[in-house]
Amino acid sequence: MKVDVLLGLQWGDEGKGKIVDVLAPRYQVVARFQGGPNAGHTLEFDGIKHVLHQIPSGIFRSDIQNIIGNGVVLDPVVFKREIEGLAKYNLDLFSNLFVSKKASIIVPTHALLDAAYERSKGDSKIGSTLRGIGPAYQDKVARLGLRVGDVLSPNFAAKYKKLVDAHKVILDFYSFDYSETLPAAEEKFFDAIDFMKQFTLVNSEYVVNDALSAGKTVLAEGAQGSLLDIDFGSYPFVTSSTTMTAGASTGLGIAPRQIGEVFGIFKAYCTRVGSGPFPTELNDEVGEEIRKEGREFGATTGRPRRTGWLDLPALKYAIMINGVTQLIMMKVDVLTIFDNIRVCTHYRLADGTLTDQLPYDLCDEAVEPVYKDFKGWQTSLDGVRDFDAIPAELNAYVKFLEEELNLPITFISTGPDREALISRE
Ligand code: 2SA
Ligand code: MG
Repeated sequence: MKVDVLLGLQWGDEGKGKIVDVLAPRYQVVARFQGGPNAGHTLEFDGIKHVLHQIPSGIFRSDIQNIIGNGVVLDPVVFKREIEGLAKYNLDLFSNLFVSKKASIIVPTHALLDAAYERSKGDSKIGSTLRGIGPAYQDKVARLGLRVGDVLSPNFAAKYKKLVDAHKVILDFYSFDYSETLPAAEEKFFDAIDFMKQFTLVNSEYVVNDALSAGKTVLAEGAQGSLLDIDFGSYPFVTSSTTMTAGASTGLGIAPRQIGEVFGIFKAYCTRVGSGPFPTELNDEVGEEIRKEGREFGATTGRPRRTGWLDLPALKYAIMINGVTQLIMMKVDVLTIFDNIRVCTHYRLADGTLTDQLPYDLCDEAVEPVYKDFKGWQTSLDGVRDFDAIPAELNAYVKFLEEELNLPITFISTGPDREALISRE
């Protein structure tokens, strides 16, 4: 069997949570391979909205094994809170949630370091969610970090202290005061560590590979988006993990040749939360309308998201680096309000040349988006489930994108609910 990968092709918040939930009945295992509590994956069904941060989006289906893989940075306090929040749904989390012993642990000082680094950057701050993601990955790469498996060691408290003592030196260097907040945060942390010990902590690379050998179907759930990838995103305005398909391989311990379908999720427009280049950004009324209609606010921090038109050079780039095999277009209903819908097909560079490739550094290179206009459909898509029943204008828009991107768009989402979906499979 192969591992299918589902990931975001833009700057995150494409609607990955909803699609994992929709596709989940086809899978026996759903695994997160990177990121941590910076993610906010939203699922909506039976009139209830759920936001997951670290727990895989297959959790609401009782017959699915959910795995938090080794590539994840896990905050035990957020983990405990998420689990407690799920208590009312009677899910058997002790038997269908597995945590990799090789996942990295976020300690309270990681969030403080995040804040100290951001403060020191002033105007060029990343716009981090301040959940300690970057500092936790930094410690992993520096070979200093704590891993989930360490919580089972009698030396855990000593290892923790050694790490945090080093963090305090850095925080002192940045004149960042931790004396007031840290003691209470540490108490919560150790309480959460004890809580986490009740769960099944595993060598998840064996769990995933054994599942494949046994003929089980596995879905790898990406977090954030391809344009936030540490290598290929708009560096330095990126997150600290490998958000692309290759990250599923290192973040779960599966061989690249075991990757099967790659579902690329994108919104029919663009959003970005945090700083960094955004060529098609709309700092006007139209942008505001998209934000309002699409309820574009951070699912983790509540921050308003920046909005703009669909960007094909960026999308083509994401498709290329991920080896996408199927596209899934989200939030098409949001565009219903517009009589004119724009799509950026090329960038005009400073010297006047047109390109559909991303320049080395979008921050330095002033690119001007070149748009193609489409007539809006302005007809409600509520209850539309059949592609043949969609308005002609939307049909033309979809066909244009498929041609440009050279891939089929197999699902079109028309609302937040699980049911609001047009399938073209
Ligand atoms: P970090 O927290 O240090 O990894 O942030 C680095 C950059 O990555 C962006 N980032 C995100 N972008 C979109 N969605 C994310 N998740 C939340 C959501 C965000 C929220 O689902 O809405 O609630 O604000 C996410 N996580 C990280 C971040 O904005 C920085 O640009
Ligand atoms: Mg999100």
